[in-house]
Amino acid sequence: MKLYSGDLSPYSAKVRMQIYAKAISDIDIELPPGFLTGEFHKTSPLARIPVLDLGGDVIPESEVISEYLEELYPQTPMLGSTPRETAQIRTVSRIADIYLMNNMFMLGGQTRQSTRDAAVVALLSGQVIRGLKALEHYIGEDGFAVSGRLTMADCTLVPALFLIENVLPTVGVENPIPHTPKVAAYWTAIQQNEHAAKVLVELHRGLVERRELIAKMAAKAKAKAEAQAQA
Ligand SMILES: N[C@@H](CCC(=O)N[C@@H](CS)C(=O)NCC(=O)O)C(=O)O
Repeated sequence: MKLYSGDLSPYSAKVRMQIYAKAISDIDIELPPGFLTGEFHKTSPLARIPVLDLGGDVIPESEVISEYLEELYPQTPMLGSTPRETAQIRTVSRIADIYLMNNMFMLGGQTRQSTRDAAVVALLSGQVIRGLKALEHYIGEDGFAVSGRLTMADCTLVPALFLIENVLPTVGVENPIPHTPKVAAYWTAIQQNEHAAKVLVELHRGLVERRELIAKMAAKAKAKAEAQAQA
């Protein structure tokens, strides 16, 4: 099996963290073929990562992949031992996915100041802050999101909180995590977990690469504009 993934993709990081925590060794983690050229839709019609490739038969959507892996590799369970416990884990994972990660992902398009739409930033960041406030109600106070052990909720929350801390300030919004004390304490604690730490290294590496690429493109555009002005 292959997981098509990228360092900076938070949805991919969520699945990678599950793979690391379960010590699954027969999934190769690779970059998606044709992602940059727009050809990836030939592999997966949604053309988004992560995608799990079972040898030509592909599964898209991080949540669906995670549930599939949970069934396939029941060792180190990352859902609950009762239906109610599983519902609690899925609630936190869903808040992290839909209310945090989704809005943060769309905010990623607002980093350039010259084209930034203040109304879009206010709308999306408002939803993120609303999600964080709701999490204050659900989040565990023992270093894990739910159940006192690593679960799917942590796998979704870690990349979501990484994005909030690192991307929100780049669109002109103060990092709101310190204003939700239980989430803030959780965030400090979970970063010590070995599987969380591993995906955080990958996410940081992806962010550095993305920023270097943007700086390179800006320098190229500036040089071109200067050359045109002199011509
Ligand atoms: N709901 C999807 C979201 C996946 C997604 O948006 N992935 C991003 C990378 S983090 C992507 O592939 N973006 C490419 C695009 O938007 O064309 C999931 O949970 O897997």
